[in-house]
Amino acid sequence: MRKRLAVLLACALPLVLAPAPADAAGPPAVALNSVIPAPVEVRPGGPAFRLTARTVIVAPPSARPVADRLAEAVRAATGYRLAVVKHAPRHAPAITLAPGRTGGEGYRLSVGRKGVTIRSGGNSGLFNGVQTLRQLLPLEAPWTVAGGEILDRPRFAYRGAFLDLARHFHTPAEIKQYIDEISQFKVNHLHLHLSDDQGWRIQIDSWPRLTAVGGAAGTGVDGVGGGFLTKADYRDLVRYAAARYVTIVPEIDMPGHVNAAQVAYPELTCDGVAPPPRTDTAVGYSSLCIGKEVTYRFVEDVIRELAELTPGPLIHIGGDEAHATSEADYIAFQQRVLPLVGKYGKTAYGWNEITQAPASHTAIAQYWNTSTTDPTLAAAVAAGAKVIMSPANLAYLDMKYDPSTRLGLSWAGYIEVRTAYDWDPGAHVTGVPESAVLGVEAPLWSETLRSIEDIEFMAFPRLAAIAELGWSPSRDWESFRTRLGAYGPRWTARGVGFYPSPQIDWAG
Ligand code: NGO
Repeated sequence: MRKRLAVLLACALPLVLAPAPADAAGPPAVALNSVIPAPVEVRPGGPAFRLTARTVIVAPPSARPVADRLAEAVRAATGYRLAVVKHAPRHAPAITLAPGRTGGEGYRLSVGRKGVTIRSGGNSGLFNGVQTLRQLLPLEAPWTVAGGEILDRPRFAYRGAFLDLARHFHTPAEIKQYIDEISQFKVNHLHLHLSDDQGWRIQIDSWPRLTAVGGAAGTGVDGVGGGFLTKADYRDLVRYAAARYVTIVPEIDMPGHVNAAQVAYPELTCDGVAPPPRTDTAVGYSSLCIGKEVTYRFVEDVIRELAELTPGPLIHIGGDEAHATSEADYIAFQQRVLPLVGKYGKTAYGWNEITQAPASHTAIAQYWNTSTTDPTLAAAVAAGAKVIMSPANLAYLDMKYDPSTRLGLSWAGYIEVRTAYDWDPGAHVTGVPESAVLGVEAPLWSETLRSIEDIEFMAFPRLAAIAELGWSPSRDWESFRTRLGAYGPRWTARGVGFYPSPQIDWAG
C-alpha cells in the first residue's frame, strides 16, 4: 500500500525533487525531475542507463541532423565519439531517435537499462528531447542516466531571446554562442535588434551607406562597438540557428530610433539636413519624415531585402518610443508600413505602440510596458492582434539584478531571479487572455554591454526563468530554485559566467 502511494505521489508531483537511485559503481544519477524548463510529466523509476563509448546513436535518415547534434553534445560532455547508425547492432546499448505520436515540439523520453529512446512526430521535438537528455547526463563519469519516462510539450509556441546589435555590435561568433546557450532551455526564437539611433547593423544592398556609415567603427554607445552583419553573415546565422531549432527574427526600428539611417541618408529627414551621429543613450528624438515618399521607398526596400534573407515568418518593424512623431503621423505611417510586411509574405511584429493603428489587428504586438492594464492593447487583441509578452519590469534582461549590479539599467526596476520567474504570461494584462498570447521573449538591450561575458552575466540565470514560463504548464518557485541551483555547475563547466544570485543555493 505504502509503495503504491509512493508511486502515485511520484506521478502526481513530478517536480518534487528526490535523488535518483544510487548506481552501484558511482554517485547518484541526475534526478529525472531536475530539468529546466520543467517537463509536463516526469515518471522516475526503473533501471538506469549507463552511457559508454560502445553506445550508438540510432536515427532514421530524416532525423540525422538531430542525431549529429546529439553526437556533438555527447562528445563535448564525455569525450566519446558515438557512431550514428540507421539500425542498432543487436544488443548494442543505444540512444534511439524514433518517430512518435507526440507532435510538433513535444517528445517522449524513456530511459531503461538497455538505452534511451526519444520519440516525436517532428525533428524539433526530437531536438527538445535531446536537450532534456543533455541535462540528465551527469557532469562527470560514470555517465549514468536515471531510469523513467518524461512526456513533454510546450505551453507556448513562441519562446524568445533578444540581442541588441545596434547599441553595441555583437559578432556572429558571439551570437552563435548565445544561440548555443538559449537553445538548451528550448528557447526557439532569437530576435535581433538590427538598427537604432546609434548604429545600423545589417547590409541592405539598395541603401549601402546604411552600413558603410551606420556600421562603421565608432558607431554604438560611447563610440565603441562598430560593425555590421553582411548578408552572408546573416544567412550563416539563420542556418546555424535553424540547426538548433531557433528562428531568427530581424528588427528594423521605425519610425523612431532612426538617427543612424538619417546620418547616412539625410533625405530621410524632413529638412534634408543630416543630423549629427549619436553615441549617447537618449531615446525618442528621431523620426522618419512621414509625409515624404522617399520614406516609403526606403522602408519597402529594407523590408523586401530583409524578407528575402529571412525564412522565418516574422519581420519586426519596431514602432517603440516614436516621441518625435505626432500621433496622427504615427498611425498614418503604421497604416502604410504594417501591410508592406504582408506584401513580402511575412507577418508584422512590433512593439506594443503599433496597436494604436488599426492595421495592427493582423499583427503581433510585443508588450514591453510595465503596467498590467493597457486598454489600447486589449482593444487590438479583441480585434484579432496576438501578443508576445516582454514586460520590462519582469522580462528585460538588461535591468540590474539589484542596485549593486555593475552592468545594466534600472528604469523599469531591479529584476532578481524570483521577480523574473514569478508571473504568468497568460494572465498578465487585463483583457489579454492566454489564447491571444503566443509566448514570451526576454529582451537584452546593449547600452551597457560590450562582450559575450557581459551578455551571459545579464542573461543567466534569468533567461532560464523566462524559458520555463514559456515552456512549462505551471510554475513552482521552490522547485525552480532547487533545479537552478543544481544547474549552476553546468554553466561553470561551459565557462558561462552567470550571476550567482543570493536567492539560489548554488551547487558545486
Ligand atoms: C526600451 C527602449 C529601448 C531601450 C530599452 C532599455 C524599448 C522597446 N525601447 O525598450 O530603446 O534600449 O528600453 O531597457
